[in-house]
Amino acid sequence: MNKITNHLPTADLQAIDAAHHMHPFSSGDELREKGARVITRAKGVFLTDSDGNEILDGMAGLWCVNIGYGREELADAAARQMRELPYYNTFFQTTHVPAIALSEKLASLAPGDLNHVFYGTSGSDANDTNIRLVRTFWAMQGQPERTIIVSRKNAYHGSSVGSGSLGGMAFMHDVNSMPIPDIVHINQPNWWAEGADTTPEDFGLQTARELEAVIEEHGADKIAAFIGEPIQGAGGVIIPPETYWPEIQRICKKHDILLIADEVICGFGRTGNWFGSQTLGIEPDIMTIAKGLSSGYQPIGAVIVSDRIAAVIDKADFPHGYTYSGHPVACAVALENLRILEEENIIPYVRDTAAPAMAKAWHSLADHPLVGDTRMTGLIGSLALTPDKKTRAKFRATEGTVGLICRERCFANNLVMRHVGDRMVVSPPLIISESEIQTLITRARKALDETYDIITEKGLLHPAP
Ligand code: PXG
Repeated sequence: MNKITNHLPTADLQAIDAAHHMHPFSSGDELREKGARVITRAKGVFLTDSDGNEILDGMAGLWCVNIGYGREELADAAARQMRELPYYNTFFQTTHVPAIALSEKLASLAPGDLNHVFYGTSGSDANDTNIRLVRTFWAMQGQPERTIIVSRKNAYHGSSVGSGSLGGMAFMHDVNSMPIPDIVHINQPNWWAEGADTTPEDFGLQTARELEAVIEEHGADKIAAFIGEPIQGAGGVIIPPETYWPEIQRICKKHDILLIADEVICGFGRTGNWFGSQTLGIEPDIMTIAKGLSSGYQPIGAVIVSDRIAAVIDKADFPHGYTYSGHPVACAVALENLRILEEENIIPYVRDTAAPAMAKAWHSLADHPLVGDTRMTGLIGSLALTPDKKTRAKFRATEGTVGLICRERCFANNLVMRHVGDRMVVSPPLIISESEIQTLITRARKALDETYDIITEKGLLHPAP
């Protein structure tokens, strides 16, 4: 048997990794110099690395391990399914029980008339599906010109050419072919960084109404859809002002523009409801799902569409799909994950217990001299670091310098907390206990204290001019 385990000293593993493994969003040279952290095991909310450190995973992997690590039931579901039917496809008029059962379950969980599921293996390919799906939807109704999809700057919708084009991260567009045609990005509702002297409420309306400006410029008959994460995750956990989504919803309804809620991070309990759309008051026509759908135990993603959209798409062959669309093992594992989320009342636990405890503890960090803003909805939150809380100033250093120092201090204190620029973000497994929340906060505060000392010493604790 090919037993892949912690069979070599850490330094050797790191050297082989750096020699042969190309990592996403990482510099190979830096990995060669510093070595990657080798994670060997995990249980609950804790990771173990190859040196035996126990690290509290404040990011649930990459915002996905919602039920926590080490659930035997999911391993059993995968093994059972592999023995019975490890693979069959869902092309050419075939199907199988795991895809049937998961589709029925998702239709029952999804809000409104979102009753039809198209599978892939990730959030990226699901959003690629969305691009073709909404354009096909309009073309099949005699409106082939209706192709533009409106998104937001600093949105994250994936890393493929299509989904990366939907995303609004400029550094991901640094090749000539991206964004692909007919994607328009409007400003994000990031009041803290971009709201200047407006109130959050006014800023929410102002940024939402940029959608109306795009409609005026191009004509509603050219606009296929609007896509947004209920709460932007990878962009820094930007929780929009309360005025934002109702206004987007109103504009989409008025002009019959399809609304796609990208629930890849917000779905499956993260915000204290099954979907972020329910927490933020959005009624989408399409939802993108992935990550928490299987708690990351298997790669699976999907889009769930309304009766209206399915009725149109169903009229012809939709020329789209992946070998692993509706993979039986991934579907079986996702079903078991949903059973655990439901039967163990994990979402009510988030809403009634973990989220209030986390919010209280998180907001207690507001007294730290570096922390200018504390945000938490459900179990997804962020801290904005600043040298001047009153003016919400940036540091006199390249954006992200202080955030990176803070992330490294978190690591050094056995806490995984990500940085996005100079915002720190958290999104722990939903099963985190109240005492583990206290551990997370204690480690975060220590990391902030150490960051403060380091940047003071380096002369970075000054507002940018
Ligand atoms: N939509 C959203 C909202 C996401 O957050 C994707 C789509 C793409 O999913 P896949 O499964 O193709 O990765 C994502 C993924 C980060 C980070 O560093 C965030 C994601 C992925 C990797 C890193 O915050 N989000």
